[in-house]
Amino acid sequence: MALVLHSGNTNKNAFKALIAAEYSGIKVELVQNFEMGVSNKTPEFIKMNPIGKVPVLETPDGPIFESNAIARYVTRLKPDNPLYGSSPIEYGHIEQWIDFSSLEIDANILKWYFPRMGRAVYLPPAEEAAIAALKRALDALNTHLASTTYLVGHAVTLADIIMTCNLYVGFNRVMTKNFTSEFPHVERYFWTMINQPNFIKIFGEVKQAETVPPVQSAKKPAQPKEAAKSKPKDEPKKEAKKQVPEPAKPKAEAGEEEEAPKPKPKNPLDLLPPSKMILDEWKRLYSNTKTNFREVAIKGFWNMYDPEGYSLWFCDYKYNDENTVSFVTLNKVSGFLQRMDLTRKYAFGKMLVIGSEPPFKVKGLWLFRGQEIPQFVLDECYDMELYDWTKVDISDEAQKERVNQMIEDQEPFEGEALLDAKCFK
Ligand SMILES: N[C@@H](CCC(=O)N[C@@H](CS)C(=O)NCC(=O)O)C(=O)O
Repeated sequence: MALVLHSGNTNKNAFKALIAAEYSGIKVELVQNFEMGVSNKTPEFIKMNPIGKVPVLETPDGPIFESNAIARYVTRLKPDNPLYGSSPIEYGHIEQWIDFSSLEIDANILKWYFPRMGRAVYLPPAEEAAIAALKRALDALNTHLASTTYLVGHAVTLADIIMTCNLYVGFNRVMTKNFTSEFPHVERYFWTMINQPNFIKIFGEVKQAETVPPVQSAKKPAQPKEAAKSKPKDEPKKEAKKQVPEPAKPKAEAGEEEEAPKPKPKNPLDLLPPSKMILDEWKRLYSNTKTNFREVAIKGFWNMYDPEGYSLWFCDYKYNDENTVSFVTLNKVSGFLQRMDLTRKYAFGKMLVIGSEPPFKVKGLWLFRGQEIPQFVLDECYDMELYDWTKVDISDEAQKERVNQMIEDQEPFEGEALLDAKCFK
């Protein structure tokens, strides 16, 4: 029988247990018809948690409150659960990162976010102190993650689940790309975790905050109901579990005035002199060539290629040592290609995951409109800085041949088997 979790369906504190449950094969279900501010104030609820906060887990042996405790309980239900590590030092490190993520990361994110939402008093020096403390914590986390994929050991643990849930509020609400780019290993870690299948099931699609929300005007007090005030624009997609009424849009939540839409500036790449190379024609040729690939597609590519209107780039992942798990490496590359969606009109790419055993190497070839890697791609896609980029010198036959081999997924590639080849088109 499923354990019942009392919470709304957008609460990152409840997500900790739900994700741990997914990893552990334990059934946990959100209670039906939960209404924040109502359901958690009934005498029955107060008996389960005297402070009247969510989440609370009902178990056959009685209720548990505090989200970290609930996630630990769910994890311990599976004997020898790898989420808990496998030695005393691993248990210690997992607890260390759980506490760090709660006390150094989550607490400071909330001290930044809540006052802006009108859920606590807004004082500029207090905000400044919270941001400084958060940066100090993220800097330490970034240093740790420079040489490791997970917080502890070589697989996801409960520490990663709790850390990612806590980072989520930061990334989703206040920590813009401009803010997080100072911490590239934290960025890579967060997006890698959030794209793991068991996280996607609970979070759905996650987007990074584009702006720090303005301080909520004092005229409009915060609404009392969690459902009405805390649902993000990119609300997790969990249709089956949807139990709260549709929320007001975040705009209403923040009490912002609607701004007149500004005309979208033209992409500078659209202002380049026209090129004889039609990218879509190349993409069609690539997709439709099923046989004789060298003769048809590769030859066709060089016939179409316009070295003035386009440039070719090799990329080489900087942290191949971290690619110790095949599916995590493949997910990382798939995530990169998803995030490159914004460049579809201006680029074509091939990404190879190389090697028959770990650590796997990730190398790629990209065709970009223009002579440089487009600035908007560098600005918008955080993965770009995880690779070394080298412009292809097409007067060098060896480099041209390497381009051909990458387009063709030639195997062996540079003497090694291919684990996978992915195409961006
Ligand atoms: N430390 C608690 C935090 C719980 C918490 O703050 N819950 C909020 C929603 S995220 C709540 O229930 N607020 C209602 C209230 O304050 O009455 C945990 O991790 O479970």
